[in-house]
Amino acid sequence: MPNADQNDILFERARAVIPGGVNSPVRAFKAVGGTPRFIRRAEGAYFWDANDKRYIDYIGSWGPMILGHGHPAVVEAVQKAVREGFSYGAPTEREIELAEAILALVPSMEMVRLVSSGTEAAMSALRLARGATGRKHIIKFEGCYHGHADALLVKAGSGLATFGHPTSAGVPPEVTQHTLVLEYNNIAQLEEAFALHGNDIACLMIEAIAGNMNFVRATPAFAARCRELCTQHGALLVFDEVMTGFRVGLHGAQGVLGITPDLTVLGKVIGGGMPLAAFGGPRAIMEQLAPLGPVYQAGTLSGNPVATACGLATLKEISKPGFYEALAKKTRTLVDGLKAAAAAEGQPFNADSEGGMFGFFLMDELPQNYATVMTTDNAKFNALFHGLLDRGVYIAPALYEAGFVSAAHGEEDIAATIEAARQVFRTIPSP
Ligand code: KE4
Repeated sequence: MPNADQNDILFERARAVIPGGVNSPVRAFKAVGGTPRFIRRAEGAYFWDANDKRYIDYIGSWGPMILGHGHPAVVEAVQKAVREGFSYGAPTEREIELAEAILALVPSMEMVRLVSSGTEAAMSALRLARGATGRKHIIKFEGCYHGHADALLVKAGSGLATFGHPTSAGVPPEVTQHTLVLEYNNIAQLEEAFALHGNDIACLMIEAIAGNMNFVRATPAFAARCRELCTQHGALLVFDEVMTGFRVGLHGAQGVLGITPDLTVLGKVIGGGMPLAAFGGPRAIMEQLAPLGPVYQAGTLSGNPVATACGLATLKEISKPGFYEALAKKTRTLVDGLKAAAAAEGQPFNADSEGGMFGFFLMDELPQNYATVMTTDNAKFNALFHGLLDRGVYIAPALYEAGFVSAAHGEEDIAATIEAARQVFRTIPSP
C-alpha cells in the first residue's frame, strides 16, 4: 500500500511484541492520542519519521541532544571508541577523564559515580543518603519525577505532611511508607514536615527547576528554605539535575539558584545521547559507597567506554565560551515568539525558559505547583500538539513535559515554529 502510513504499520507491529509498542510510556502518545512517529534518522535540529516526514525536534531525546543530532566531533569520538572495544567491565582512563570533567563543572561534587540511567543514579543517591545518615524517611515533591525506583514512585498522602502511597502497581506500601510527598514551593508544608520528622529525614530530593511538570521553578525562598532545613536537621539536600544538569546552564540549576546541594544526580546531557548518568557529592559521603564503604551499588555497563567517549565529547563542546549565551538567547526568542503568537490570537498562554530548556502553559499565569499545571485544558493542549506535529514541529507529547532547544536549531527553525504556532492558535477556539 504505497500511501499507507508507515508509522501506523510500525506501531501495529510494535504493539504485537513490545508492551504499548514502546520502551518508555511517554513515547506512546497516550496523553495526546494518535500514532507515535517512528523515527528513522536524525540530523542537527531535525528528525525524520517512517514516512520520511521531517520535524523540528524539541524533545532532543528528552534533553541529551543539546548539541543537536550527529554533531561531527561527537560522532568521531564515538566511532573511535567503538573501534577500541564496546565494553570491558574493567576501569578505563576515560572514566577518570569524564569524572574529572564533571567535578570541574560541578563544584559541589568532590567525587562522582557513573551509572547507566537517571533512574539508577537517583535510586543510588537515595540509598547512599539513607546509608550515610542511618535514617529512613525521604521528602520528594508532587510533580517531580526522579525515575522509576520503587521508593520514588509515590503520590502525596492525604492531608499535610503524611507519608505517600504508591503511584504504580507492584510497589508495596511498605516501600513507600517512608516517603513524604509535599507540594512544590509550599514553604509552610515543608517547615511542618521537618518539624514533625526532621531528625528522621535522610534526604530531600528535588528538581530545582522542575521539568516533569512542564517547567516550574523553585522560588529562591523555597529553595533556600530546603537548604536551611536540611542543614538544620542533618538531612541531605539532593538536587536531581538529570534534566537540568548542563541543560539550563554550564553549572545546572544549582548554578542558577546559587544553592549548594549535598548530592547531585546527573544524566541526559552528560551521556550526549548514550546511556550514561551519575551521582556525586562530598568525599566523606561518596566514600560510603562500595567497595570502600557499606552502601552497595554496582553496574555492568557503568562508565561504559563508548558512552563516556560520547559524554566527554559533548561536555567539551558545551564548555566552549558563549555556548550557553547563544543557546539561552535562541530559547528565549522561541518563548517570546510563542507568547506573542498566542496573544495575537487571543489565547491564554505563558512560558518560561532557562538555558536550553523551556516550558509553556495554556494559561496566563506561570504555575508554581503541580496541581495548577494540571488544570490545563487537555483537549486544547492536544489540539496544539497535533497542529504543530502536522506542521512539522515536534514538541513533547504530554502537557507535563518540558521542551529542549539545541545548538543546531537555527533562527529559521525558531521562526518557522512560531509561525506554525500562530496558525494553530488561530484554529483553537479562544475562551
Ligand atoms: P532515566 O531513567 O529515564 O534516564 O532518568 C529518570 C529521570 C530522573 N530524573 C529526572 C529529573 C528526569 O527527568 C528523568 C527522566 N525524564 C523523562 C522525561 N520527563 C525521560 C523520558 C522517559 O521517561 O521516556
